[in-house]
This record gives sequence, C-alpha cells and structure tokens, in this order.
Amino acid sequence: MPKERSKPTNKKLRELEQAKEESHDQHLTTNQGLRINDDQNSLKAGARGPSLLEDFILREKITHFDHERIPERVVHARGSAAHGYFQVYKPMAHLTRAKFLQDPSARTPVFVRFSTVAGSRGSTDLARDVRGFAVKFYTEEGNYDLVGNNMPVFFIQDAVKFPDLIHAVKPEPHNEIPQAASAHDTFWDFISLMPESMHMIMWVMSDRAIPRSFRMMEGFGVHTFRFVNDQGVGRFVKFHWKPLLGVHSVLWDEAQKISGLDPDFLRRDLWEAIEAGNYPEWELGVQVVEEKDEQKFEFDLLDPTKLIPEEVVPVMRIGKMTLDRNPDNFFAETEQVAFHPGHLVPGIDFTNDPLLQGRLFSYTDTQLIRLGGPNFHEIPINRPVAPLHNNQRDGHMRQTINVGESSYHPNSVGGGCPMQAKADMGGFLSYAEKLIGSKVRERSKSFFDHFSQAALFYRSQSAPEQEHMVQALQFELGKVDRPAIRERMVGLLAHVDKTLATRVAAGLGLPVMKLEGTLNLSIPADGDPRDYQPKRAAATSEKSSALSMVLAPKEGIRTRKIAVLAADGVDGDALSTMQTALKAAGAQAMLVAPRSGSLKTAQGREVKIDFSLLTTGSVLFDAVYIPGGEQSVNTLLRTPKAQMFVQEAYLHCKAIAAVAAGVDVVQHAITAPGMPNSNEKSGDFQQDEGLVVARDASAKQVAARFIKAIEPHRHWAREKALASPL
Ligand code: HDD
Repeated sequence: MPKERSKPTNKKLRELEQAKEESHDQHLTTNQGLRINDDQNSLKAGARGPSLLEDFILREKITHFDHERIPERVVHARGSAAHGYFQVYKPMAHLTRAKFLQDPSARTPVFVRFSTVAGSRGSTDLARDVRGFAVKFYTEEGNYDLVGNNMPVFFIQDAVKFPDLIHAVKPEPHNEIPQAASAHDTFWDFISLMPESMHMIMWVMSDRAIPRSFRMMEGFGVHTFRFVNDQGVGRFVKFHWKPLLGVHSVLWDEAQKISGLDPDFLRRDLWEAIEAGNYPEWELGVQVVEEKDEQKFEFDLLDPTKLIPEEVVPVMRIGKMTLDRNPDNFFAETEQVAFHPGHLVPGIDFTNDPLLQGRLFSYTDTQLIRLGGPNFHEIPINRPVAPLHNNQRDGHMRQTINVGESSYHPNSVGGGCPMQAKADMGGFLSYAEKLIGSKVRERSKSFFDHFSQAALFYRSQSAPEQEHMVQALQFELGKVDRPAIRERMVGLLAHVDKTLATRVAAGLGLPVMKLEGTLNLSIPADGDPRDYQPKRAAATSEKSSALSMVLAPKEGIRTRKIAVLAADGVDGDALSTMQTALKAAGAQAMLVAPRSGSLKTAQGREVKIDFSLLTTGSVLFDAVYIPGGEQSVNTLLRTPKAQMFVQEAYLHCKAIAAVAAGVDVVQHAITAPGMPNSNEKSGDFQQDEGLVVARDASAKQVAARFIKAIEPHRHWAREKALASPL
C-alpha cells in the first residue's frame, strides 16, 4: 500500500469544526457568536423611521456580503480544480534531490487548477485561448508549484511585456468588448508588432486552444528549469504532462455553439468524470539536457518562445498524477489557491529565462491584493504539509497565534530556534551558477530567431490541422477593423509560411504584402539592427510529429460521451445492446430524446431519458447512435432538431452509427444540400469509416465497428470533402 501523507485541507481543523457544528443548537448568530433575535428587520427609529447606525447586526451582515467577492485573478480568472496525488515511477536521485521524486511507494498530494487566461470568472470555458495547468505538490519539503500551460511556449520573451500583452488581449478598455476573445484590434495590433509572438500564435490558432476536455490536454512547464542532485550537479530540464486519455480538441464551430449550450462544458466535464470515478491521469515527463550541451541547439534554452523538439531530446516519463477528488468548496479551494513559480523544493531550481525571472516577482505581489495580505499561505488550501517555523508575524488576517518572546534570528531567548538548515538537513541552496556580465537592458542576440519554430509547428501539422489554423486566422483577423493591422499580420505570416499567408490573405481579400523595415523593437539603442534581424524560417522539410494532435496515437474510447438518439417505440434491444457494449469499452452512452422524462420501448419497457433535444446538442457529444424502431424513427424524422443533431455530428466529423430503420434518420439528415448524396436504400456508406450504418445488421454486429470508429475521435476526410475553396 502506498503511504498516504496528510491532505492539505487540515483534517484536524475540519473535525473540530464539524464537532462544533454538531454540538451547536443551530441558532442564528453574528460572527461573534451572539444569538440573533430578529433577522427580518433592521433597527429603526420607529417602525416607519430611518435605520440606525447603531444596528451592528445589520452592518456586520451587509459588510460581510459586500466583501463576498475578492478581486478575481488579473489573468486566469476562470478556472476549475481538483485534488489528487502524484507518484514517481523510480528514484530520480541521479538527476534531482527533490524528495517527492524518490520513493515510488509514496503518494504526494496535489491540487491542480486548470484555467483560461483572458476571460473573466464567468466567461465561457470554450474561448480560443491558452489553458493554465497549475499543479501544487504538497511535499514533505514544502510546497512545490509547477505553474504551466497547455502550450509549451509563450507569447513574449521578457516579463516586462506581460502587462502589455494582457492589456492587448483583455476586452478593450473603452467599452469592455469582447469578453474572453482575442479576435479584436488591440490584440492583433500588439501581436503584429511583436514578431517574437509568432510561434505561440501558431499554437493559439491551432485546435490546442479549444480542448475537448481538461483531461485530454498536455501540460508544459514552458521555461527551462534546473534539476540539481545531491552532488550539486545541475542539468537543464523541461517539464511535460502527458494525458493518458490522449490529446483531443473540439472544432471552432463546436466551440462557439458549446459556449451557448454549456459555457461550463470543461468545468462540468472534469467534475463529472471525477464524481463518476473516471479519474484523469497524466504522466510527468522530463527532457533533460546536460549543462555542457547548453549551446548545442539552434535556439537559446533560456528563450521561452522555443521548445526542444521531442525528436531531438526525448521525453522521459518519470511518474504519474491522478486526480481523484473534487473540491468541497469552490471558493475556499479553487478560488483561494495561490500558485507561484517561486515555490520550489531542494533539487529544482531556476534558469535565467527573463520571463521566468519576472514571474518570480509577480505572483507574490498579485496574491497580496487578491487574497488580502501577506498571510495567504495560511488559507487551508495553501498551507504546506511541511511544518512552518519562522519569525514572520502579524499582518492582515493572521491565523497563527505565535507564542514566545523571540521573533527574530539569531536569538538566545528562544533557545536559538528556529535555526537555519544545512543542505544535508534539507536546507535550500540556490544553484551556484557562475555569472559574468554588465548591468544592461538588452536582449541576447540568441533570442532573435522568431520564425523557425513557428514554421516547424505549422509544417508538422496534418492537413486538417493546417486547414483549421487558416480558418482560425481568417476568423480572428476578419474581426479586426483596421486594415493596417490585418496587412501587417499577413506580412508576418509570410515569414512563417508563404502558403499559410496566401490562404489567410485570400480569406481577408488582401494581397500578401512585404513587411517594410525591422519590427524588432527590442534592439538596444546602440545596437546594429543588422545583428538583430529575425531570421526568416528556412524552407526545410523537417517536422516534429509530437506537435500534431491528429498524428498522436489514440487508444480506446474511455470516458467518451455517446448520444443515443431515440423516441417512444425505440427498439429496446438495439438500444440496450449498444449501451452495454459502449459501457464495456469505458464510454458513456446517454439517451437523447425529443422530450424529457422517460420513453417506452417497442418492447414496452420504460427507459429514463438523459437529455431532451431542447437542452442539449450534438456538440456536447463525441459520437451518435440511432437504433431502429418504426415509431421512434418516424418521430425523429419529423423532429428538425433530431435532424440537426445528426447533421452537425456529421459536419464535425464524428462517428455515427445506425441500425435497421435508424438508417433512415442518417440518410435524411445528410442528404441535405452540400452533403454527399446517399440515396441508396441499402444505406451502406462504405466510403466513410466514421459512418457505421447497416439496415440489415443488429446492434451487436455493428458495436465493435462503431467503437473502432469512435477511437480516432474524428473522420477528417469528411471535412476535406466539405471544405471551403479558399
Ligand atoms: Fe502567469 C497566473 C501560467 C507568465 C503573472 N499564470 C497564472 C496561472 C497560470 C500561469 C497557470 C494561474 C494559476 C492559478 O490557477 O491560480 N504565466 C503562466 C505561464 C507563463 C506565465 C505558463 C509563461 C511561461 N504570468 C506570466 C508572466 C507574468 C505572470 C510573465 C507577470 C510578469 N500569472 C501572473 C499573475 C497570476 C498568473 C498575475 C494571476 C493570478 C495569479 O498569478 O495567482 O501573477
């Protein structure tokens, strides 16, 4: 049995609170414990007179209410989180002295918060955006936070540009429009003047920016960090999270519809999966580079707009994280959790990445305003499981009652305690990196190749993924009003890939113009601009298949959500046989019908309906199945929303299965204008592996083929047939 360390939500405290609650007589009280006699009326000077300032009960209640909302996070305001644990596969002592990476039998508790970046707390989950992927490890050596994203690179190279980037992407300041969207002038104005953002723009315009589920996203530490072992030997390290369910996304058309149908789509998905015992899992991967190899790459390891291709340095999977518990209280945990890239443990250290260095200041500072003062580490979700001893005292909302006379070091009054810890007692030693340099405001010349990896990313995508990037750029830039910004963007894209730029320009009705002069605002005042030209991407055929989601292997259909479309009179056997087969493969099969309640099968059985067509849509599912049953099929044929359901699933390239008369529903839906014509009565759509329709087969006969068809998640050939000519 793995050793379980105590969970952060202070169990003892909760037990005490529970006991207190149980023993209490449940009378209404003030926050001081005073029983309240009347909670319906404020204190007034006469029944019809003005309220009195003296009413301390009213003032306490209203004051508390006024302060119920704390300022939301300035970025990453919209998030969802879960508890879980991490276990290393084998001791990592040769690389790092971090204790939580040594003992395969030990479980380190974690709390993970996923988020969008630009939107407010109430915004949609499905915005085109980067997703935050922040992990707090409650280790016995103190809390370690890996505060990463679902993309391995970032927009900017120096933290000094972060407020500019965020001001540009957030709603425009004069009218606060648009919410949670990058498709507006200020964002693209900034980006079009920042060629260093071009690699990240490729990621954000790809389907990675609209994940199907938090459970199906990769995570990245982004910066190059350091591992340091017991001998003090340092190595560079990049962190990866690899989801065991594979990496999946939705389409932009789906994202927009989901935002209306269920803006909590990703939050709900994570919550429901954990409640159902489908615990999401990720493997922690590391790319390790020896110090002597620091200069061997074509890019700078300290540049956060670059990644190390997995084909160059393979990702070594060293452990697994499992999320197995939903928070008890959203505010107390998900909202109040405070992450910080500077929360380190011995064995992990920083590099001089100028983006990381700036972050080290920002995160403490933001918690001071957001969580109200310097004692945010005492909020239960932020408390380390490692004991705390220091001389920090007092301040807003202090929880600890420190005892004793001494609150300074060195002291003799307190017996010299607390004392410093030597390295062999777990004391943190910063990595003794040699530094030589002048005090300058400058960017290293090694940071100036802004296009090679942007091009590598674009080249490495499959055809449908490239198509989606073109469409995303056409959409985003199509929402930009100022022609000069669109033109500048197309000019920058031409440095990444000529075809990409030409196709985007065609959608915008623009020529591809050459960018005049240099766009490098970060050239030092006395620097020679010729030394700082961004390199144009080399037209190589080099690719990194790890960068494509479509090319990544997809195994099984665990936790996928399949809609079974039916009405009264459905063939109950064809329904239950398929439901059982899907369930056995780990998927969920939900019954969707024209109305709520329950329906009667042809065999006379009552079956509970999970969703009515009024409250759901095919964009919320991964595949659709239509069983037979004359009466059910006739109802579906007369229900336009049922037709739309199948039509959309088809357009979004999802697997569709139908047996017996259910085939009529598919034929009816997808012979609409623009759909391939399939009038043959046999209804056998052989040319499309995602269409498993067979009039003469039983549910049992098609189940295995349907499961195989759901596995790749999408059948992109269909999309090609329907693509726009631009
Ligand atoms: Fe940041 C939050 C990730 C650059 C300043 N950041 C925040 C969160 C994540 C990241 C996941 C949400 C944590 C949570 O769930 O509570 N940030 C990143 C990554 C970056 C990055 C991967 C680049 C590699 N961030 C970055 C810079 C700065 C900040 C350069 C400022 C100089 N980030 C913040 C912040 C936030 C934050 C303002 C807002 C709320 C918070 O910290 O606690 O301090």
